[in-house]
Amino acid sequence: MSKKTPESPEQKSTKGIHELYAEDPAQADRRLWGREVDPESRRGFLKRSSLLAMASALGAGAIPFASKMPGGLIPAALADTHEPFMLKGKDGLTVLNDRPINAETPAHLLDDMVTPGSRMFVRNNGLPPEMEGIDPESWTLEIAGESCEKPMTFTVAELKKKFKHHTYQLQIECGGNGRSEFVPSASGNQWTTGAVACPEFTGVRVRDVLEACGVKSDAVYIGYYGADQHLSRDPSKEAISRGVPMSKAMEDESLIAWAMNGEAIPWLNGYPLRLVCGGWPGSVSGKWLKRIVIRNKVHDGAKMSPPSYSVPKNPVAPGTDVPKPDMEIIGSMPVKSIVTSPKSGLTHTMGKKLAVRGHAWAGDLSVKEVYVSIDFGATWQKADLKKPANRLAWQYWSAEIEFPEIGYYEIWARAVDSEGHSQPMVVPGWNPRGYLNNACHRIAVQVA
Ligand SMILES: Nc1nc2c(c(=O)[nH]1)N[C@H]1C(S)=C(S)[C@@H](COP(=O)(O)O)O[C@H]1N2
Ligand SMILES: [Mo]
Repeated sequence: MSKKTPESPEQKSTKGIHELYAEDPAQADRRLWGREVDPESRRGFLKRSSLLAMASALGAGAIPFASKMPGGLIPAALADTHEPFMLKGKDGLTVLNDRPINAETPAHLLDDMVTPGSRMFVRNNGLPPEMEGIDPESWTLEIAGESCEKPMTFTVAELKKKFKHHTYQLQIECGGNGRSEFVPSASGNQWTTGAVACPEFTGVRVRDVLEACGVKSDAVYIGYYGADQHLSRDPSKEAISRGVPMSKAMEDESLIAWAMNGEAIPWLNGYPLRLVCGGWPGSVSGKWLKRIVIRNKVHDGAKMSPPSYSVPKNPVAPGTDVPKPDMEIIGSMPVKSIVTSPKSGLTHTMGKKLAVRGHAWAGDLSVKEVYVSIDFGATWQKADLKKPANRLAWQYWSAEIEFPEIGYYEIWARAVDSEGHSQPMVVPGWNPRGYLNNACHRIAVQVA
């Protein structure tokens, strides 16, 4: 008989994990998920039944490969539920995908001028580092690359001490926001309108840190590396490693941030350190930031080359198979707006004015005008538009609407940027990966 190796309780039992750890549900969560689960979210996807239900939902047996389950993975047995489940630290988000985690914010929950952490969308390409394993005290950021004169490594405390702090409200929108509206459909997360947010970030300027490390004259690009893992857990692969041209990296508003809305950055949004380059596809704003490289060529990290975050150089017919050399990397995002109040589907009393409001943004540019229409774009009424809190923040707009008679209406909002480009009323240029849909947002109103 072979010598027995020590067993963990779940290896020798046929009971479910939460049954075994009935005294200590948090320990059960660590075994099951690799981390603790917010009791609210557990309740959410367990249809309000007891903890034992989780074990029975998983078949009541052991999980032989529990130690290999990626942290944050929702077991398929539980992910199948039709009950919405919640993400730790998030409130009311729609989960599109659980592996990796991707969740968007319904438009009416983006009503705040400054997006709270609980309402910021989540776009993960890989597996985030375990929250328990992150020590902000020992976290380091390395600056290197062939166009860096003196590569250096900083702790977060050193970044805070050595460089001037800056706070900006910065708009981040996933390049694929609105993808669900393309026909034929494009593969990828089927975002509707909620992969956008505009929180306030505090950190140091990328420029100040890079200059302290010496930028060689041949520098053309920066690239970031984060602490998340590739979905395959293959350490030689990056989940994502993108970047921006030097001109964008050196802007005043490009930050290496440790705070969001005056607090630590939420775990799923990049705690404890992230890059923020507002106005460009969200994918350039690296989360769980560990390293920035100064490059003498366009950064060649994961998801940097076509077809990722790239669109055809010239318009193509929907469904066209576009060769990679005919595509270019997306830079500044196009002008766009959302209606955040009222919530779509409202019944409004005839004879009363309806207050509508929302936000508008325009990549590196600013928004010049916002218009609303209640007749499917035949006529437009100018909305009141506020200046942004700073460059690259979204702008607040509002309008009062009167309806001529009872019945069904749609309110459409349309923004125009500082160079005169307007949002299109219908879905713009189809592209293979479904990026840059900036069509007008619309909500439904019944007037009775
Ligand atoms: N390290 C790392 N950074 C990342 C990502 C990622 O998966 N890993 N996703 C990118 C993408 S595609 C987007 S749209 C934004 C989303 O930021 P959020 O999840 O904080 O909303 O983060 C970007 N930064
Ligand atoms: Mo993204």
